[in-house]
Amino acid sequence: MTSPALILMAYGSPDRLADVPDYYADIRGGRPVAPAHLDDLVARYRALGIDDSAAPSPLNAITEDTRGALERSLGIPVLTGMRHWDPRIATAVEGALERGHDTLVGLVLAPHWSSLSIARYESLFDEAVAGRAETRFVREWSSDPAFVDLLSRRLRGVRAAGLSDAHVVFTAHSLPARILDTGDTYSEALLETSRLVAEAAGIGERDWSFAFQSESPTGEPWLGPDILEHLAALRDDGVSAVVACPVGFVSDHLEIRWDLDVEAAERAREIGLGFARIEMPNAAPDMIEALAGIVRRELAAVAS
Ligand code: FEC
Repeated sequence: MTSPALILMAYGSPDRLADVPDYYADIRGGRPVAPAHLDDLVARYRALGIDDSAAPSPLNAITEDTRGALERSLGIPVLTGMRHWDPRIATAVEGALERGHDTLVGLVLAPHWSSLSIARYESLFDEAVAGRAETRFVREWSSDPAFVDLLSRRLRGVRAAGLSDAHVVFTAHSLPARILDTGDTYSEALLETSRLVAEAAGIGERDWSFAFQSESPTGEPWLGPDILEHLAALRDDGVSAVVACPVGFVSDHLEIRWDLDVEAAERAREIGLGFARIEMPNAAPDMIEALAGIVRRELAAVAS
């Protein structure tokens, strides 16, 4: 008889504005942080409009809501492990093992596999378990029908609210372009999710496109086009309004609240383009059911 637990993994976010330097250092993984880049990051978190003692991003709270809702839906313990903040993935795994769970399912709150993204979570998960339990790690859930369905519903909702002719731009976090040299499937999977969501929402091939967002200043080429340049190109092609549909993120956080809601929205305004975005799935009931469905399939595979 197995005793399963779910390790729910997320990017993680600083708890306080004062945590931002340590958080950024963690993301850089020992590589130096340019003081100007740190100042810029602190300014972006501050601009989200939160005072110094509160969490600068809603991400950790949304992750906790998701954890609690999944635990109720699945009826098994769900422990959160973060890639760049506390509680760490190793802490969550240790907690599950201490409670005697012998089967650990690993699920990341990001749908698309990449060697620089999900693969890193998987290594942290595997290193932490170190063979002490049976594991099932969900590598990718980017084409999950329930996920596609919930995004298409949100997209139809925004377009029905007065933006029926808007061009849809699907987005995801950019990554260094060097991933293409190793046959990484990130870009293809993102395009496939976009195609499936567009099809489910009844959006014609000419009425949608894809752009990356949130490139970091690391001094190397990143995957493009970047959404800010893409908006200008769309305007030059005669598009008058855009709905952004992030498919590579599932929660409200800095990359949504700043990069899209402030930066991209401002750029659109400057060039005379209408701009809106879908509501993020966060811990909404349809998102919880989609995630629970993915985990239930893993649990069924363990039991069979
Ligand atoms: O709201 C918050 O507090 C946290 C928002 C946040 C999420 C997120 C998701 C992803 N990232 C991915 C890749 C990279 C790569 C680098 C990188 C850098 C940053 C920085 C911040 C940051 N990321 Fe992030 N990411 C979030 C936040 N990310 C802050 C550092 C400053 C900046 O660039 O703004 C570059 C690292 C380096 O310097 O070498 C690469 C990917 C995702 C989506 C998948 C996932 O959630 O794991 C991919 C949320």
